Amino acid sequence: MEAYDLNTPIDVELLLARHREANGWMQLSRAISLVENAAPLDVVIPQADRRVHCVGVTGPPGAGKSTLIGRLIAAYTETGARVGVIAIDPSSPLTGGALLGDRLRMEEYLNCSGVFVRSMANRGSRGAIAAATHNVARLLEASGSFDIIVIETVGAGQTEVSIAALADTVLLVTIPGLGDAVQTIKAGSVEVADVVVVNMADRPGAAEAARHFKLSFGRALPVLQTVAIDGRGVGELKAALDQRWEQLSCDRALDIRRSKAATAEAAWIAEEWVRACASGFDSDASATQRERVGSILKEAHTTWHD
Ligand SMILES: Nc1nc2c(ncn2[C@@H]2O[C@H](COP(=O)(O)OP(=O)(O)OP(=O)(O)O)[C@@H](O)[C@H]2O)c(=O)[nH]1
Ligand SMILES: [Mg+2]
Repeated sequence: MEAYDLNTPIDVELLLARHREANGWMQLSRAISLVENAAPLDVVIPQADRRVHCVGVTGPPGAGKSTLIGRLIAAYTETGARVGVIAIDPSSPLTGGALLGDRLRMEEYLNCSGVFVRSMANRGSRGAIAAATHNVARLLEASGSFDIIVIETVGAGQTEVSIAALADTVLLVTIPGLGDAVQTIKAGSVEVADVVVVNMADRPGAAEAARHFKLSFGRALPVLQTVAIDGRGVGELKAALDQRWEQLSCDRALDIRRSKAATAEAAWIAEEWVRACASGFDSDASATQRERVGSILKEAHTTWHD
């Protein structure tokens, strides 16, 4: 196996060309590793010939996200669609239990052609995770090997905010008995949701939870019920996702969404940069706040290389 030098710029076009020539996922996997480990802002992913729906799946731990993604993989591959999945590991070490769990549940689909599942460690700052995941998602799109891309992430803390910047559609997976929808609204995932699923609808309270969600939104939002373990409601979910993609694909809706998302991501990176500059800053006790802000911004600007 040839060695790559991470200090030399990555030729993504070349990596993708190798992937297209090769039969199977190995070259794509290697390309992802390189992109994932490189400084995210130094990586330039070529424009895809055809844009692919990128669905971000978020929700509380154990809500059934992986099981549901497994069902969606089956539903999409049945129609001949090729599916790429990125699972963002919530617990950092790559061999973590959560990840292994994800792998096992998705395992049965891994051998079919047209399905590619890849996990990424959730390390670094929010901006860094978002930027690296963004690059990998765009790489999958540019590879031309997929018709849909799914990113699974646990909606805890900051990650679920990032998912809105990564995905064209945010699918919020929740379950009955979480108290009520307010809990999830407080958790912050609801503002970014484009489609909501109340999974584990085989448990009591699913219809009520779905009603709560419908009422809680000030906007029209599909709220569906699924039972991921037996596949109930998955056909409807697929239809809702496809309808959403159709809507995004007409006019400039997708361009606008992606451009806003990229701007949000850039803002986090800029914020992190400014914070890093500020942490090494030693200002005069008599300085005014205006002077401090000005100095920090000046420092951030002079140390930033375009
Ligand atoms: N009763 C019931 N159990 C389900 C359903 N969907 C998933 N489960 C079970 O719930 C457990 C958690 O499912 P996962 O798919 O791993 O959930 P997850 O959201 O991916 O979990 P994390 O990735 O750890 O956050 C598993 O034991 C599933 O078999 C459902 O619709 N009904
Ligand atoms: Mg999971």
